Amino acid sequence: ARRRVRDVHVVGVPMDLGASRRGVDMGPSAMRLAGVAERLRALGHAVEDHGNVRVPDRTSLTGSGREFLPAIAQVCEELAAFTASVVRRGGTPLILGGDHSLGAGSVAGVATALAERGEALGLIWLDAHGDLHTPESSASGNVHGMPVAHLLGLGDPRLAGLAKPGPAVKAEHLVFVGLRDLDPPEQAFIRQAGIRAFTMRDIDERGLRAVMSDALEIATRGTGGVHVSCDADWIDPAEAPGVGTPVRGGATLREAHLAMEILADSDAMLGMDLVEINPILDRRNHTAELAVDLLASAFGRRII
Ligand code: B3U
Ligand code: MN
Ligand code: MN
Repeated sequence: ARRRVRDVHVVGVPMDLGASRRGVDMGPSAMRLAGVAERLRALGHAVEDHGNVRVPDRTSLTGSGREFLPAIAQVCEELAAFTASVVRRGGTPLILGGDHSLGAGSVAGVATALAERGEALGLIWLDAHGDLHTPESSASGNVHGMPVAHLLGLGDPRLAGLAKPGPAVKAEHLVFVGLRDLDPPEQAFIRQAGIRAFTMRDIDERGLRAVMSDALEIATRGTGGVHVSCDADWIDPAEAPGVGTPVRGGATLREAHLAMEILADSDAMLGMDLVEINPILDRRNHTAELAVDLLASAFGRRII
């Protein structure tokens, strides 16, 4: 497939309010230092870096966990306005995180812009985790474990109500890839709501290409395109140690690249999040450099 030249609009979300471990607020800087805009420009894309969304510093707030939800919702509202305006103009939003709670905003904005043209949004969620909690079901209270539930219209209306008209995504257009760490309420929800999910076992047994083809089929059927929300922890910590919540047994480097290459070939991607890079746990910015390599693959890098 030939590579489509895109107008890529980059924005950083230096936020770690959704996580208990500090540090993913430095992810946008780490990916910029790894040369994200330059790499995508070298592929022929027009790239504009809009800087960062305003995020309150954690030390200026009181509380923890779910008490940060109102502040996170404000960040997500601004982010949703950004992604909606980019998609309306025919551009591709690329969100550098930041903890994954930002997905409640980035995806809501893309969904809003698509809804204006009468189209539904497909969502591919690459993650070790399901991020399917509501504030009530979550044991940790961490909002980065909640964005998908809110995109489906559940949970707190300040997060769930960001897509106009909501919900941002229907369960039938959502698919997970890379799961290996779910809490019991998330397992129950996946079964009861019939959510499509490919675990690491599926990747092991069937191979990444088959899984990714199915994921694309699910997210493109009946939709106007796909948002890809990539939590760096879907990759194995041996390759990507600098992530918010490392979980053993993730995708290999080659599987991660192939997934991105398959997404690029599909030409179905409307926007992308690359989140949960934690420079505090990294070695010499290795994980951010890997993230930028993967973005190059997702945006059509060719070897020959
Ligand atoms: N499900 C757990 C763990 C978790 C979810 N997302 C991340 N960690 N990054 C929770 O706290 O909700
Ligand atoms: Mn996540
Ligand atoms: Mn995760």
